[in-house]
Amino acid sequence: MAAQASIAVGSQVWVEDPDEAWIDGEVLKVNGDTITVKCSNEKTVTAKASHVHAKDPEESPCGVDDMTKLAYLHEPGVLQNLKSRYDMNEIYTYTGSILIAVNPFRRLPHLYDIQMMEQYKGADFGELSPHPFAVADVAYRLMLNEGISQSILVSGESGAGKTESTKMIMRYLAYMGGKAASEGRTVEKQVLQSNPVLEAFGNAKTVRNNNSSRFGKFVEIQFDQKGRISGAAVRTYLLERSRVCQISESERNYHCFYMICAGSPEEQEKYKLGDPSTFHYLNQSNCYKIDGLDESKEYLETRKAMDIIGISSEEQEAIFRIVAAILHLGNVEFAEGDDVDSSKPKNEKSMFHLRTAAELFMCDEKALEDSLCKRIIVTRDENIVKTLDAEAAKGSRDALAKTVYSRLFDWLVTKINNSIGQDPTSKCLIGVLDIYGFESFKTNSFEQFCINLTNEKLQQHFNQHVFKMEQEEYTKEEIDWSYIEFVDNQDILDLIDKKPGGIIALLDEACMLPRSTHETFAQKLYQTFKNHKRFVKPKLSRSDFTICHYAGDVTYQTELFLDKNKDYVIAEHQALLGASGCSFVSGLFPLLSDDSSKSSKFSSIGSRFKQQLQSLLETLSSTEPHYIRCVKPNSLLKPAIFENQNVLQQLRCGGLWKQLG
Ligand code: AD9
Ligand code: MG
Repeated sequence: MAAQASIAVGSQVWVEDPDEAWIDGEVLKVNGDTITVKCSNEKTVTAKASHVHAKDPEESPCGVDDMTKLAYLHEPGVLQNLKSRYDMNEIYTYTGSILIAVNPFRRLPHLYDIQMMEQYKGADFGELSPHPFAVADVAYRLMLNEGISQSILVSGESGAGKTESTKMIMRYLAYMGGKAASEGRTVEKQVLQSNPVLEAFGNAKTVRNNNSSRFGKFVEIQFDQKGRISGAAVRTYLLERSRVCQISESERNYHCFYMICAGSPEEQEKYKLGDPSTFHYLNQSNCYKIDGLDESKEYLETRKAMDIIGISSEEQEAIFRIVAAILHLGNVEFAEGDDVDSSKPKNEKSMFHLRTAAELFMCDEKALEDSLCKRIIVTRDENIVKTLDAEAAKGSRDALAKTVYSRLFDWLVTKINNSIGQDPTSKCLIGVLDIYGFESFKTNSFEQFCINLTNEKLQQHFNQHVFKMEQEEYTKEEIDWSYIEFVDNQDILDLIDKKPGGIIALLDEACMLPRSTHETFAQKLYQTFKNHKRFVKPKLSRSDFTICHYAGDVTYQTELFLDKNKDYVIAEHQALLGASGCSFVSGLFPLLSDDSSKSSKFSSIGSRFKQQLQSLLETLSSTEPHYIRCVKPNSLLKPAIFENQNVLQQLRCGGLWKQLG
């Protein structure tokens, strides 16, 4: 049982250590509330009794496959267990029914092959070593036997292994629900091939992960009565648009840009491409290659996956033509024009890229130039042409690139869904959620704000579920789960998304008022949440704000909040590409009928995201959830390194463990 054992002279204990987080040792002296410990690193320390934890006397060097088998369920015990298992390449460990997965950062192919899937098929949960297949198998059988929809929620920080785990789950479900040995384009093959396509367009190298998903994803796999996959739907969330135009040191743009630069010589010539380093959208960072990644091979695989999904070769041609056009667009630079506050392409080179971009978008070159350098202001009496200065034209160029790219990404998602098809008769589904974990960086903007809102919502969902489980199951088995901290985070959720009056509502309001700036928005927040205990105005700041999230405090910089929240396409861009000679391109920019454009009110990314989350949580609530918590053992992305402090921080952010004492 997880009771706190009495600590006496001579007993083996854990004490806090500045480097290792926790270190073991032997008690030398007990003096009331103060305990002196001789640590295994030969240091002698004194600590308060509440900060000293008994060490498992029968601790096995191999650890236990379920944390609930530990004699003491405390932080050092849990950490030690994960570490000793990781050292032996046992990367999976249960905590009851929750699977903890520690990223091995090395290929372990035998762990995921068909023989392995066969073994897990129908095996009792807990009978075999912890594994994502076991989680998928439980979900599959519950769905089949009880007729209840299931969901598998994969969480963890960037690079922890969420996407890899998600793919394994999908492979297992495809294996179980597939038509054995059938040929051709089966639903399950299409479902699996949606991954490489989405990754080509939605993943990029970041400092945290060489293959970082820059969008959230919920894959809903539908099954028929017999447990065969009969349809699927992919929902994606908040693709990071800014990356198309702006990348930081050591990072890259979306993979597809490098793929097209590694296409066949004919394609290179057709699209007038060359080395990635010749394109502004790619050469802002000095990073072009990823270790172990062959771009031309990836490109062919992406095309193959597109074939299987049912994206026609004409469509594929248009897709990569657009990708190339965006690269050329990025190379158009502007200089001061002939009039005051006007602009024009800087030189012959810029003219060349402008012409090429227009050719590839199949639109008029002059119209493209005008849409970048001019705005038409519609007044009651007439249309006035306003010229943009070089800086504004550059902004217009980047806005166009981002709009086209995000429309392209949305098209791919819609296409995947249409091709795979939905099964309206399906009563049962298994949803797999692969979504960004809690983020707290040096500067945090609107994206982090949305991501952390997601995590608050999922945490609440998790709390409610585990709370229910605790009552039902764990009380029965007399397992002490008191070490789990139930942070009720409803107050944080209210702060962010209450309507009216929450931060998102105030942001929308600010976006609609013509005179607001990020500073007036921040002032409004300071006023409104003066006494909110989850909201802090940082000293010495006039526009930042801090939210005390369940996983820690995060300070947000409001500078770009208003801009990033506004969801609109510049009318000139819409008109330009809507008139493209390529039906694929014009199809990305359908004309909205007058009615709908009038009735459509201001549309905000924040509010739409909030609604998407709402609907996701409704779906999740109608399912029985299973959890996989991914852990990144080190920040070097290297095998065999287990950084205690780093791992602890993640376990705490997961909201699963609290620091004892
Ligand atoms: V992000 O939030 O999308 O940036 P993820 O999705 O959590 O992140 P991902 O699944 O992409 O991380 O894993 C990162 C890398 O770790 C992978 O590219 C693999 O190289 C490595 N990895 C993760 N899980 C495994 C595994 N089970 N076996 C081998 C793994 N390698
Ligand atoms: Mg990912």
